[in-house]
Amino acid sequence: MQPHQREFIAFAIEHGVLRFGEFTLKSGRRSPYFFNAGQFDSGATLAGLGRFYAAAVVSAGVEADMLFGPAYKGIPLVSATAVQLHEQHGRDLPWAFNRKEAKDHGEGGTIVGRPLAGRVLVVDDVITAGTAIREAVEIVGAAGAELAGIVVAIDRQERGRGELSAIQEVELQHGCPVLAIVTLDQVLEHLTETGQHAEHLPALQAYRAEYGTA
Ligand code: OMP
Repeated sequence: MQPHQREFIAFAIEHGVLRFGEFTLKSGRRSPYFFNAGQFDSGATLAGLGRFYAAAVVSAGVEADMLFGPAYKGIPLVSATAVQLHEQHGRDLPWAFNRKEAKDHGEGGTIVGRPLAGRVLVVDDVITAGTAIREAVEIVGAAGAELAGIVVAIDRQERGRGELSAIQEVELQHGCPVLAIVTLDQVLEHLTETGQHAEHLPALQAYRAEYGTA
């Protein structure tokens, strides 16, 4: 695990973004943890989050011409990532997000920001079963742009429709990388090493065994 990954887990726990307990996911699964990116709800925490996304993008060496954040949760994530790619790494990439409802007046359309073109890196929060991200991928394809990859905050390492993880399915189907700042295994490693929230480890391990990929 790289130092920025350890820092990210500590940062997410400190700000109540990564929580342990009982949660019902969009897929209907009952999960002993939840990652709520919407909880990075101050200027300082959003700036911090953007730095971690930017570090993940740069350390993976993905070649992209622009960034796209799917509505709604991807919108602050893509803007914070664009700012930090510029501030921390000197990379000034165009960025865009979509509206959920098409606008029929003014400038019209559903894309706000730079029109989607070239190699597009999608910035999103979490991929569990892969439903939300498929919509984002369709938007990129419909614009005639190429998918350069996807970056999310956490890889929950859960099975998608078959035995592969939803992330592995997306990688295979679209032939592009899906990056995550951290994986569930790294979260478990961090909790084991620090003893933080150790009471939740058995439930987390049981969940990993039931829904996780090998
Ligand atoms: P899938 O569409 O099943 O991949 O679920 C992804 C979406 O679930 C994310 O975009 C979130 O809205 C939500 N989610 C979280 O935000 N954090 C989690 O830890 C888990 C989920 C989830 O419901 O699976």
